[in-house]
Amino acid sequence: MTLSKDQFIRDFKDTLHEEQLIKVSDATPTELFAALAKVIRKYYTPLWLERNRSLTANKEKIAYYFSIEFLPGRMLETNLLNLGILDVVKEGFAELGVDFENVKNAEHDMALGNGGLGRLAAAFMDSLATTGYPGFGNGLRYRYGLFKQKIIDGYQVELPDDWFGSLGNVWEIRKEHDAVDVRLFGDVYLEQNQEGNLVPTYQNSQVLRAVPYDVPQIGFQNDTINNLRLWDVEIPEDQETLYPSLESRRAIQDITAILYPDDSTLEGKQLRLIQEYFMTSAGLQTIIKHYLKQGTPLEDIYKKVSVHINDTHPAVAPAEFMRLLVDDYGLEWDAAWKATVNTMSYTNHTIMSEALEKWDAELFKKVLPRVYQIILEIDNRFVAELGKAGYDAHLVNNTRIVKDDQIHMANLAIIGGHSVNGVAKLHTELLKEDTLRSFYKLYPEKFNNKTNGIVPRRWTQIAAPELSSAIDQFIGDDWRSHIHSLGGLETYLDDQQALETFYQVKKDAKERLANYIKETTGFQVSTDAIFDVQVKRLHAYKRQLLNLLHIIKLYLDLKDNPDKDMVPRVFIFGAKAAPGYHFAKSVIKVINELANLINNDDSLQGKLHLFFLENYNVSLAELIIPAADVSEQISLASKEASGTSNMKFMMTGAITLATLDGANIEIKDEVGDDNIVIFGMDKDAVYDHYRLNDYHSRDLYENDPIIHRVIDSFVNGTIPNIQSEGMEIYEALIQHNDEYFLLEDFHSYVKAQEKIGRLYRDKKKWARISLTNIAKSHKFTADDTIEQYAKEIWELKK
Ligand code: 26Q
Repeated sequence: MTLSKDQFIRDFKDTLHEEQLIKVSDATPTELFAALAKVIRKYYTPLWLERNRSLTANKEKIAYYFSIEFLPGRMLETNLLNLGILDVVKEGFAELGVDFENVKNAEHDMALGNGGLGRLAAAFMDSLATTGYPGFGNGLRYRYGLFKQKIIDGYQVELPDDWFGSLGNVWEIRKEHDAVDVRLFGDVYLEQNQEGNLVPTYQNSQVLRAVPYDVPQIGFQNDTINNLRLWDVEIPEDQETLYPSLESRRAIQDITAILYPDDSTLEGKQLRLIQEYFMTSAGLQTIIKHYLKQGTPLEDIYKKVSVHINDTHPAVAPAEFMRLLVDDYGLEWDAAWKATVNTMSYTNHTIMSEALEKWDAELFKKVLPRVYQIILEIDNRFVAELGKAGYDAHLVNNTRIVKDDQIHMANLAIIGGHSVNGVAKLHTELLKEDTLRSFYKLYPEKFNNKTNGIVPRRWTQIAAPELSSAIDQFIGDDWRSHIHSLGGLETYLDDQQALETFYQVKKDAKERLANYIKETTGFQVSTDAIFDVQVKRLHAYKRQLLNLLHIIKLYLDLKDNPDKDMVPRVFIFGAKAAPGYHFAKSVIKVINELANLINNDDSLQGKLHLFFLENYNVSLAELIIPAADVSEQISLASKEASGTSNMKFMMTGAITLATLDGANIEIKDEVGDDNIVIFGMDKDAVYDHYRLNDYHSRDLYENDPIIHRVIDSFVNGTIPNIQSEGMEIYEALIQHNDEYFLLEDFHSYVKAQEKIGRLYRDKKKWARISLTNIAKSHKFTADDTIEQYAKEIWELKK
């Protein structure tokens, strides 16, 4: 859209004066933010209305992305950038004497996600709007987002994330008229109706109202706005008397109260099942209603609708869709099944089979009695069909949905859909040959890869403004709207001036982070040091502990030899641990205690610093990632499905220190061996160990003095205040045979780190590698990933 600075200033002042009765000079950042958001809403509302009108009028096919998590972070700056008015607003604010940064920081992160999976869903929303495809999100409107992390005495403490604050969500619109009912619990009987069909009758069930709130997803400077629809729960008016006490009402509100902060272990909780069903049923009901307005037959719905199942959390979708089509709309089973399979598609985000969701059949039957019957029917027909086709019992048992009194949600998603994809090449290969091998035999045509991507605009133009200006200076600003133009930077790989400019840009970002570290921890660090960063959820397979083993080694080396010649290093961690994940929390404690020890030891002469920055979230990522020299992507090969921060680091010029895992492999393929530092076992070596059962961490510990010394420091008092945590780690590594092969990869990691040190000393070389990474990073734009989903899975038109 076009907007002049003067017009903006008038609109902004009017809103602030007339609607909020405040003068600019008196307003707090929160009040300024509220006024700005109102102004922006007025600007985009006509576009949003027009988009909804034209999609309906043209009867276009729409993809619905069902996800229990969406993690957009802050929306203000993206919305302004995408509307094309960011600069005008900044100039207007400058004239009004308002600090844009302060206003921006007044917005709470929208953190309705745990990590990679939720952030990917948010990225896809942005890219769907940006590429112009009709793609809508469907999720839950949690009252509290992912917990806020405080570090107290080195321990993680979780506080509620009250993201509504005093303003609520300024971007959402309540759509009362689209509310639907969702039924839970009770008994169900099948009775014949007049036409002789069996229809269910319900007794004693609970009926809840699902009310949608739509959040606009604004495309990048293309006047396209899609919806992210988030459902909230309410008590239907005619049922109010059933909930006389505050307590009984609160029990209902609990359904959308919190996002489960658990990406490690399966929470076998009824509430989680209700959450999953609630958003899935509500979403599917409105989709069918909307479709029927077109006046085309329901059995053809798949021609106008795609439903994407993001991980197994909404995987009840095929069964619920069948229930709606057959019970509520009277379709024949076979026609309904064809429509269902053609509508549904599923993405898997983890190869660890223990992480695939399973529900206790008893619980499922209690909460969703009719859906349970339908699942049994789907399962029976599936088993019968395989039997008829002559498949062996082993394969049937590996793929059926209901077995051992458990409902296997991934199996339902695969059988009930036409597409299964992994999120990076290696991950998809492993799904085919390992985790989902039996399904691959059965349905090879359903399997495909879609390597993850990131929103380039957020990680450059928003998070790295200095970098963005520097890019403009050399290749012009076309890359801002056509990210593949970034490849033009390759022309400058041997241009001394360009290398120096980009080196300086990185230093400026490091300076900003150094200031933040100073403010939050009190320690001053030098921007001449290597900023070595590992930020991601805390999980054993991601091996933050391997990083720590190396830091301990450096510390011990420096204590032995304080004059050791080394490039100063600043190690930075950011990570939330699932509240119930004891081991992960112990690692956080140890990092913090080691940080205390190291940062306060003057004998280290400033050569080593270590920080754990609390409450890692999208906004903190925007500060940290552009300031990184080294991107730590050190998961045990085969375990990290893709990773996406690896792509963000690359795009802002960090050098990747990585195992051959997930998308790291594809990053290596882009930049070449000389522009990435790879170490450790590859997935074949890891699988060999599994097959031969020949790994013995204790042997390494006992025969390798360096490893021995590093490990002992967890239990011999070297690091203070970690008695139980140190012992826990020691036991995991030695008694329990080091599940993630840290000790096996240790020396290779240390060598890789030494290589990083050598490279960094050669400033020119480092700058060249860094620029190569930036230049090649456009490969990982989520816009292209979405193009592939849209063409190959959803069959959408623009
Ligand atoms: C399950 C049951 C109960 C409660 C919570 C959960 C739960 C919550 C979150 C299970 C899994 C998750 C999140 C998984 C996740 O973030 N996976 C990551 O997905 C990214 C996007 O594809 C990949 O890049 C990462 O490699 C993968 O780890």
